[in-house]
Amino acid sequence: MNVHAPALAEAHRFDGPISAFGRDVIENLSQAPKRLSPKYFYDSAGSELFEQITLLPEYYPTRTELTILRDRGRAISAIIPKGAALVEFGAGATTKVRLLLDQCALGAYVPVDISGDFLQAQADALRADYPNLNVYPVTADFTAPFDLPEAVRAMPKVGFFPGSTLGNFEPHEALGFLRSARNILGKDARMVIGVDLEKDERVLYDAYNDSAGITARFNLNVLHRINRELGGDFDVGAFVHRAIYNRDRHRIEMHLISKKALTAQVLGKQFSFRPGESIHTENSYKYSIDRFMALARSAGWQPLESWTDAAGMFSVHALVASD
Ligand code: AVJ
Repeated sequence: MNVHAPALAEAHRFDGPISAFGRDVIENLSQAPKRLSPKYFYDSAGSELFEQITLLPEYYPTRTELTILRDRGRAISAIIPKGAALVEFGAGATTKVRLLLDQCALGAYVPVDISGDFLQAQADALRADYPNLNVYPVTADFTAPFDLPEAVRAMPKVGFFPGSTLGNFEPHEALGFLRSARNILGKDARMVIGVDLEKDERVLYDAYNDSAGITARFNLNVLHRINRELGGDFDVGAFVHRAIYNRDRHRIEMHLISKKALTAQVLGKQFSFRPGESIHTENSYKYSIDRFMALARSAGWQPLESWTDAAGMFSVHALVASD
């Protein structure tokens, strides 16, 4: 029990507007079943844990996508017009974009991410390594409309959305995101997007239940973040990580399960948990090539080309905005 909670909650209750994070947490934990948005995993501790996940033997998506971007880099770069502005949605570490930067004559790179500090640090590192590249970082929630920097308005636009982050969206949200990206990028825009594919459930299960327990720490970190930033008093040790594959919905589901009956307060609001009760923290949808292409078409994009690794674990698609 966090002895300071009452004072913190009291202190927090009225000192100005509650953050979007605070509002969303209160709203989502007030729902049945309880849930939290996966976008709140990515404070600096969470972004670091995710970087560790990408290096895990069980977590195949990142290295498989990197293999495709390396092996098919020339073909992928060929769809990117000379002097284009590459707009990366949810730009975490810049490992992947560097593979394109080495093969394209870009006019500018526009990384967009919610964790401003991490973004700025990555942008500075890029400027150091690519002195002729114009880098315009945009701190924004890419799931909502945002403005592109004035400097790139006249350039051809290419969206870049790697890592299968699309998988976090519910099907209707994925459609909404692809439509919104089409509007932000404009007419004749192109998009390069990474999409994780359906596969053997054991492989999927292991990728989200790694033996080192990093994914568990990544999942639990959102409760630590609530305690850190919202004066919460979650007994984090009383929760366990669970990731399962929901075959009917084609998705990995991540949950935090309370081991016992307990209460937790956030910004002065009390939440009670039954033994075994879940907080649903993430969905990671897995697609077939056909199902993804159908989604892209219904969002106003025309599939140009798609590439997979030899084992068909992951896919990268090139799309063009249909008139
Ligand atoms: C960044 C959303 C693509 O769903 O695979 C990794 C996040 N969650 N391990 C994914 C994640 C658990 C990842 N995405």
